[in-house]
Formats: sequence, structure tokens, C-alpha cells
Amino acid sequence: MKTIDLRSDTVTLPSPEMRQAIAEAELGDDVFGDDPTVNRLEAMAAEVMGKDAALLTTSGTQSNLAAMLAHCQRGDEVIVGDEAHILHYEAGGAFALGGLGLRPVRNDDQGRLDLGEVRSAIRGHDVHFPPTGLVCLENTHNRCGGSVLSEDDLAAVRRLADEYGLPVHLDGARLFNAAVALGVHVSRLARYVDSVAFSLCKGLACPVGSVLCGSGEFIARARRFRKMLGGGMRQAGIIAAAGVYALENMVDRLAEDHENARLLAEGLSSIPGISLAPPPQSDLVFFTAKGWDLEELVGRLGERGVLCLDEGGRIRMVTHYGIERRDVEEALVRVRELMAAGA
Ligand code: TLP
Repeated sequence: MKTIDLRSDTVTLPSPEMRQAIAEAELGDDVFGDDPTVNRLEAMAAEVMGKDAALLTTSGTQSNLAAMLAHCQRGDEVIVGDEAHILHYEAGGAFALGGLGLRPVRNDDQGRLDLGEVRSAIRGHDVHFPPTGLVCLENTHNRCGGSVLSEDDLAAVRRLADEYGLPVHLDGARLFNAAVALGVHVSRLARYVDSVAFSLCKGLACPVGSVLCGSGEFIARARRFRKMLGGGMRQAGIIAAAGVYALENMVDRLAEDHENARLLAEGLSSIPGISLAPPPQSDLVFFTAKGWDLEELVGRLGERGVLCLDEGGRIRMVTHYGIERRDVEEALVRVRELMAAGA
């Protein structure tokens, strides 16, 4: 029985061509700035995002933390959505390592920040208050169902942040998914923010890495923090080569993942008891199953070779490179059979 792994787009394996690019990568010591493949990836990433500079990091978590450290001073407060990945799944690095407070404001079901709440969360100059240092956005928005922030959504936050002279960081782990879903060039989404982090190791199917982009001065500060966080890698061209390959070859195919997610969602919603929560906008599909303990359902699906995650009250399935239309159809058959057999 074939295992169909829908836990995350992080489970993607490099294609033979990507492995070839890795094997042939020209290398040097990147802490000395000598790795030509890293330099190439960083230049390509900066260009594609429309920023001055970029920095290869080990992970999305490291990019986000280095960005927060580079934008803020210890003791500052960072405004984040109450469903933000930074808040829920990054081990509290901002608090623990950065001395930063995370100030949650409401995310709506589209992953947008409630602008009224953002405005009231921004601190005045009173000495009692921790200074507000940064506003963070997420696109696509993981816990809000892989929802896509539009240019208007991003522009609205930019305008508000500008009123108070605040920088904006975008956790764009899946920003290419957002761009493909909207049918716009990714730089159109990045132009509203001061810094943006995108993942190599999710839909772009690289084995490791994330890239943080911003102004030259900002990236120089972030580079020091990356070193402090243990992310100064030596012959990192091994990793960057996959990234170069992905930027050239793996972006447009994200549309296939979105189409497969749509098919998966359509099939799931036709199974009695299953409700989408909410309908998918990109590669993430969330649903609930009436009458089932979801942890148990995830376990039983796992026994049938369909891997997915119980995300506290919802099940998440993710389509990605390596999951074909026929895998989606097969997964649906197995879910349907299990649900028909009953809890
Ligand atoms: N998300 C992972 C898990 O951590 C939940 C996943 O499987 O979706 N920002 C966003 C929006 C993310 O979804 C993730 C990873 C990250 C940042 C962190 O990236 P990594 O895992 O590279 O540190």
C-alpha cells in the first residue's frame, strides 16, 4: 500500500534534477561570504522580491526571529495576529531569545489583522509602555486555512504602520503560493513590507532553508543575528543550489498543488460527516468530521496509509510536490471507506 503523506508540504523530497544541482554546486565558506551559490541565491531572492538584499537562513523560524531581532530593540513589543505561526509554533523565540513581547491582535478568518485592534495595540510614548517595534503579517496564513492576503489587505496594513512609523515584516513562508493563487508576481506582495521571509523547504520542495529579504542595512543586521542564532553555515551552497533550482523551476507548479487541494476539498466535502473548515485557497485543506475523535481518525487514517495532522479541532491535509491527482483520488477512497465503516 502506498503511503500518501499529506501532513505538510515540508515532507517534499528534492527531485532528481534538484539533487543534481546540489551535487554540482560550486561551494565556498559562506561565513566569509565566499560561497558563490549562496551569493547567487541571495541575489536572485532579493531580485524576485524587489528588495535590496537577502539572507539564506536555516528555517522559517530562524528567518522570522532574525527579522524581529533586526527590526526591534530588547523590550519592544511586536504586533502579531492571534493565529500567527510566530505566536503559536516558533517556540516563543521572540520572548525567550529576543526579549521581545508578542502582542496578539485578532486575525479574521482570511488571516487579515483587525486594523482597529492594530491601531489600539500600538503604544504611545508614555514611559509605562513597552515601545511598539514591529507589525508582523503572514501570507498565506497557515492557521487561517492557507488563506491569501490580497494586495489591498497588505496595503491597508502598510498605510496604518506608516502613520506610526512602524516597520512591517511578512512571514511569507508560503508567499509564492499566495502569488500563484492571486496570479500576480510575488514582488507585488512583497512591496508593502519592509522585510519578507519565504521558505525553500515547503512547496518549493528544497530539503532545507528559508530566505529573508529586505534593505541592505536590515540584512546586514539580520546576518549578525543569524550568526548569533547558530545559523552561520559554511559550504551552504549545498543548500542554496536547491533554492536556485527551485526559484527557476518549482514556482509555477504550485498551481498544481492548489488544484489538487481543491479536488481534495471537493471530494472530502462530499463524504457524509465531513465539513471543510474553511474551503481551501491554496495548498492547505482543513476539515472536521462529525462524530469522530479527530486524534483517533488521524490514527486510523495513518493505518490506511493516509498521513495527516490533527490541528486541535480540525484535521489538516496539505498537497505538494510528490502528490499527484491520482494520490488525491486514492486518499479520498481510503477516507470514504473509513468514514463509511464508522467511528
Ligand atoms: N509550518 C509548519 C509547522 O511548523 C506547523 C507546517 O507544517 O505548516 N511560517 C509559517 C506560516 C509556517 O507554516 C512555518 C512552518 C514556518 C513559518 C516555520 O518554518 P520552518 O519549519 O522552516 O521553521
